[in-house]
Amino acid sequence: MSTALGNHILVEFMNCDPHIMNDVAAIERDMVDAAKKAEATVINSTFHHFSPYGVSGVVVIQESHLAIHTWPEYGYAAVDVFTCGDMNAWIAFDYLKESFQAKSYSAIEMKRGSVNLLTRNDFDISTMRQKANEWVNPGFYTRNVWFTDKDENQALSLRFTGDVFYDHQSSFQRVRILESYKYGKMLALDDMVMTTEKDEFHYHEMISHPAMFMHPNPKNVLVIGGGDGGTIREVLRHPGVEKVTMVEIDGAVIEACKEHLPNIAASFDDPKLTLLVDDGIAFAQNAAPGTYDVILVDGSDPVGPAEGLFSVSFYTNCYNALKENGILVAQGESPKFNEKAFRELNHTLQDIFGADKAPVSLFFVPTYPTGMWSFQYGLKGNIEGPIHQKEAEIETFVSTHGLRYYNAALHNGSFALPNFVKELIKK
Ligand code: SPD
Repeated sequence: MSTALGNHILVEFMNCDPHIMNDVAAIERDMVDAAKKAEATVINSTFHHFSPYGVSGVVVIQESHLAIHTWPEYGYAAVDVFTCGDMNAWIAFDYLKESFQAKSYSAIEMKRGSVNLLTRNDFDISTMRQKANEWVNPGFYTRNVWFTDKDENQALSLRFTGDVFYDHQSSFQRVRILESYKYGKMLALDDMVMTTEKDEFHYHEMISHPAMFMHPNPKNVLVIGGGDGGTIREVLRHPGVEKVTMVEIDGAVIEACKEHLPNIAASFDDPKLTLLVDDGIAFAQNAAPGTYDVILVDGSDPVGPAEGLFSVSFYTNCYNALKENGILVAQGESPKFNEKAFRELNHTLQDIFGADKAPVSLFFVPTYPTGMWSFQYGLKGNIEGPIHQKEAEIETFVSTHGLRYYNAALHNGSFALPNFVKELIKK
């Protein structure tokens, strides 16, 4: 006969994978699975992701509990496994050690509720149950899971349902489709929000239509990146377009979006599209000079596979690949979140296209950090700046296609810059 009511192990998992330590959905799954492996009966679990990072959670089991607090910045998890009966807490320990990829660990084991120190009460169990029935659960959230897109000083967090529709580590990045409460399903690359069902139109209409209307007759368009398909969907609305070539480096992004974001990935079957799963940087390097009317660079942020999309050589190659009169538009980062990348990109474009040929348009994306985002232009040859004479044409196009962001006033207005932004890009 056991001399204690329970067994409690207090565990230090150290040098764990920091990404796992910040992944609330994975931690919840692993903790629940650890309980099940140890043959516990799981009653409930509640997990919370802290902003900008860290996870806490508890799995309540019929045999007591498993609890965790993580510090991703130290690759550290403090875990405790409290069991009673025949449950073996060390099975859960072994499972979590593997799941968290802990390179070092320690544990202490304590017997809880030594029967030699306790006196058993006799009580009227029916009275206890009546009291319990008087208490009503106020409906606390048991799942409070947040996705955070951040740098070391700022973040944008979206609460998501915890459901993960797609999660794949490709050769380039971690590709995920998650579901947020406010913005619907979203594509995340590594830990950055790329697009969401409810605000994708802000970005995709604004990367495409100003340039397509600024150019007198855009027929041949190149899209670099843009694997979710939103940019080609917008470009292909223009009836004069004869050919669109899209070069996306990561086939997993296309696959994930076709399956889970079909309204964004809506135009992959268009006969005018040539889709290449290839390196856009190498493609631009090898492109025949004077080929494209419009080049749209729908890349990710300047980390990982998209880093080269912010280089002088890449934009020089794009300049050469444009026809004599052509327009380049690049995802330009945020003047409030990535000031350095924003400024450097503009200076690169000014150097290549000319100081008065590198306008910037600003627009709002609520799901990107700070919400304030930009597209940066390079105007080659005799392409005029943003001011247009096409108000009626644009408004007809807007209503024909039910556009929800772009319109004739914004076509000009988005190029009006606040003074601090003008200052930021002044050379
Ligand atoms: N921080 C987000 C930058 C987004 C870049 N691309 C978004 C892809 C949408 N097609």
